[in-house]
Amino acid sequence: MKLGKISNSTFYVMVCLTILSFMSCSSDDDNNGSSGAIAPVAQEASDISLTSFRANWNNVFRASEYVLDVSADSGFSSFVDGFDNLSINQLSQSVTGLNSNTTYYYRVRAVVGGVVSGNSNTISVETNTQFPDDVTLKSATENNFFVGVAVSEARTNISSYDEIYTREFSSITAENDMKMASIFTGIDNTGAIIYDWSKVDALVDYAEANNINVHGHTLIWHRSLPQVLENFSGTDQEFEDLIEQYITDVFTRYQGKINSWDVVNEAIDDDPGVQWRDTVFLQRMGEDYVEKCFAFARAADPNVKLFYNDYNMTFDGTKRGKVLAMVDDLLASDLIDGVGYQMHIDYNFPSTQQIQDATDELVAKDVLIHFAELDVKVNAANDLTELTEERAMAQSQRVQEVVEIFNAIPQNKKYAITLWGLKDDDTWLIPENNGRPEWPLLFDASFNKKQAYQGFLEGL
Ligand code: 9MR
Repeated sequence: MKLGKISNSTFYVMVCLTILSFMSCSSDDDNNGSSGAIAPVAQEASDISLTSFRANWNNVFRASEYVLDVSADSGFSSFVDGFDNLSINQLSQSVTGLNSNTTYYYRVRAVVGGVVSGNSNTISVETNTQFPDDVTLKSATENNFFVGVAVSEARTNISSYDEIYTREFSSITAENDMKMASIFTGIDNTGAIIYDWSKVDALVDYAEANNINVHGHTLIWHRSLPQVLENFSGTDQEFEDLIEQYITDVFTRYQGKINSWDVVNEAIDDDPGVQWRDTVFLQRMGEDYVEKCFAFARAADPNVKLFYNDYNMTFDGTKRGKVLAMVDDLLASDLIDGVGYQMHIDYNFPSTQQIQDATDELVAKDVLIHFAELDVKVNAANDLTELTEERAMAQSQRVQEVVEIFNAIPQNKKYAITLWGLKDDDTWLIPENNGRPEWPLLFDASFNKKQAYQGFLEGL
């Protein structure tokens, strides 16, 4: 490069940098203070998103650490939470939890031999204003794992739902339409099961037409019981035969179309001292009913991936221990392929470490892993009447952590993350909690992407 092409100021900076270790250079910024320690040169931000960016700076010879300030005003009269004099021992720092479409400023100091330098130059950075159009949940997870959503057959016929289902998701799970009480509608006078396949057929066709995976949910669940089984007047053997028939018929009808199923849901009791939840299945078929159901399923179609699905698995270590012991037993007979941890969590509970530890325990087993039924409560304490920006950010951060934990699972064990619903006002949690406001999903009531949607993408 010819000197003539370098501006005066660039030349000046180059000279300063060259003699950095020997003397101090003055500039617009208070760069070296009176201490003599050399101030770093802050570099442009990278990885800019809606809610975060990465601050970067250069190395200062013999610096033991750096100190970063981030502010929403160029005079640094106040600081972004957690970024006031933050000590860092690397040359960049991710700054998260920010507002979208906002200008931030950062500056950094070096600590050399216990002496803090003056401030570096100040870098300004503007967070993004909108979600990138060319990235979807589906495109961002392609060839990695399924990203699923709980749907209803009725909503697949509503264009605003259909548009997002097909654009964003690579897998669907029926929130209710594939439960036993929806399909098994009665028993005729010959003793044969009466079926209503209509919604399942429609969902399977929908998935096929749109190249979407179907995860079946759920064959056996005590909370979705046909009336005739609840008050069944036949013998225990007849009851068991009906269960076998049901599983076989479902698998036969949807062979090659539904490739994975939650075979049994929530069979383990919450009471630490009790193994099996007291259900009609336990009473009629005995303590090995779970194993029997998995065996019926395996025999009906050996190509279907068989899952066990349960809740509170991330923080209730005792329950998880019972479930994982059962999984070991099923694995010993090659009767199970995957485990679903239902992710009905809160923005502040359980801890990230708890989720990580619970996941690690599952990774140690030879099973596919499903983070099923994901929704993130923000109003369990009922302290909100609307979703605040701050809480939306915290929720987004939580979703990001969950996705990061899932994404770090060895590739051959990642099955899917499934959101338990599309948009906030459809959540099961509102009726469940007698109308308490809640905003647990990735889309708002008007089908707009939330910060939590962005958090999902950032977790990848
Ligand atoms: O979200 C589902 C809700 O619409 C139903 O009324 C309820 C009872 O069938 O089931 C809800 O989904 C549950 C899931 O099937 C199994 N794990 C717990 C979920 C929340 O209750």
